[in-house]
Amino acid sequence: MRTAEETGKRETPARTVASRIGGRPAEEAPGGRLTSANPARLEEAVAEVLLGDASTFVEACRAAREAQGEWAAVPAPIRAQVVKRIGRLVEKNKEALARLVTREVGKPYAESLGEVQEIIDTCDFFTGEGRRLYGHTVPSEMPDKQLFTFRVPVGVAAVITAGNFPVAVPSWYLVPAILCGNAVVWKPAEYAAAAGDALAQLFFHGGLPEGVLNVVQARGEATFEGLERALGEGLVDKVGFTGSTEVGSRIGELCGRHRQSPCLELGGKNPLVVMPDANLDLAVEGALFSGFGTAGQRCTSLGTAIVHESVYGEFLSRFDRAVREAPVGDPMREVLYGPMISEKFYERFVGWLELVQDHHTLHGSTGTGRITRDNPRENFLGDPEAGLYCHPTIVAGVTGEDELYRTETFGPIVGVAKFSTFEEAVELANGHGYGLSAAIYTESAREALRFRERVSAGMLSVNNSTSGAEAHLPFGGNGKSGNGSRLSGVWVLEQFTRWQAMNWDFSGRLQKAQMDIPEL
Ligand code: UN1
Repeated sequence: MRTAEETGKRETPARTVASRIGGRPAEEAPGGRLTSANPARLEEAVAEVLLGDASTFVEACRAAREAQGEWAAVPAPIRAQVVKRIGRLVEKNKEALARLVTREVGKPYAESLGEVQEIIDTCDFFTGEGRRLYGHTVPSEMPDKQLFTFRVPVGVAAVITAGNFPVAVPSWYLVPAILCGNAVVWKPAEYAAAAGDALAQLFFHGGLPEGVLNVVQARGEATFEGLERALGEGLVDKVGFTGSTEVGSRIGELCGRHRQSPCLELGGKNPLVVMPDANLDLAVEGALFSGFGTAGQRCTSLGTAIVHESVYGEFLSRFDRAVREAPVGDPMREVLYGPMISEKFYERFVGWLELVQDHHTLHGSTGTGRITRDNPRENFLGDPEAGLYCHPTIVAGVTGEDELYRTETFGPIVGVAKFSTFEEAVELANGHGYGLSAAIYTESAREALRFRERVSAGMLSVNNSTSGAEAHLPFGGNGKSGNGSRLSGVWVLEQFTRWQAMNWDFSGRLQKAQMDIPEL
């Protein structure tokens, strides 16, 4: 291991990160400690994390419950001023926050800048929404009576997020939740604790009252136990979760027992259909970005390219060439992707290779598995052994029978399948049971619209990749990808407000609905 003097660089000391209940960092670590490392330089600690336990989670929910009433009493346009200040602060700290995201989760710096921009866009959108939390006036079936609807906050929202988008995806929950007058308990991913803490601090510096946002740094199981207890004690009114289908299903069951419908944003096996008339260069570019960007560790990553038989060979060879030529490596340089975020994802990737390599031809790189000095990649920037870097892998000849077709990988591995009829393409695009994102490349508006009608994904791209959500468009999936809930834009308001109906009778009589209807 090289020391700071040998490399000539000063090491940035690891910060200590802890849960924040009522704004104050916890001093104890009842759930133990962990080191959040830089995945591109495993020897470098980004943060020492003091972990909370199930009781920490419950305590955070109590603090949120206590703070919520007062926050809800602040007029929405004034709450929006806090959101506006948070957005401006994030903008001011854009580069620093993006650098921290890259250091902690290893995504290329350009992507981290984009991720931080997404928070700013979200704040901008909801600043306006604070002046637009509209209700309705509704005609009554009786005279001298008027009906109204109001949006009211849900109460306390518990939000649990993944580390692949450690700041943007949390902001999709946190910003609308607080704008709508809720208090939040947020549990970031353990391996993205420092980025989560930095974001929370910007919320507090923006003027968010302590207790309206509480951050719990904890492991998954402790969080689950804490959530179970908090739901049992009636301390949580809404759960938001972004993560795996497996954990999301457990959370859904738990919430169901408490008559709650959570907001679940789960995995994907996102297809990209290449029609015979597709612009192949564009399709290859889209497949490269969504298949291998963030090392395939996005819920919107491309799972299987579904290619018409007439262009299959040509697509595969151009895709193979593009992937071979793409630079991989140090995420502070201009690369397609950097290291795997964590060892867990790396091991899962290796497991996939074992499963497919005997039955399929692999393309995309000179080697397979981990990139090392002995198993090198030509277009690699930096020191391959400093982090867990993987060879990009294209698996040709995938069919609907393959495990790789059916299950999310969360790694740099993309299947390519062949189809002959449009019906087959639709069947392959839907048959895995996920329904997050899908793409079709075609010059025909008719085919694109027919595909739109038949695809089960919540989000569809025509002539663009499967990734790339915008902050004001509904984000979410169906089937194994979620429970139909949507984040972003006005659609997320359905998650963080409930409709309250009011009738106002000024007739001076008791007018009974359905019974005192005037006759014509
Ligand atoms: C996720 O991986 O959880 O559209 C979300 C995209 C990103 C969001 C991905 N902006 O790919």
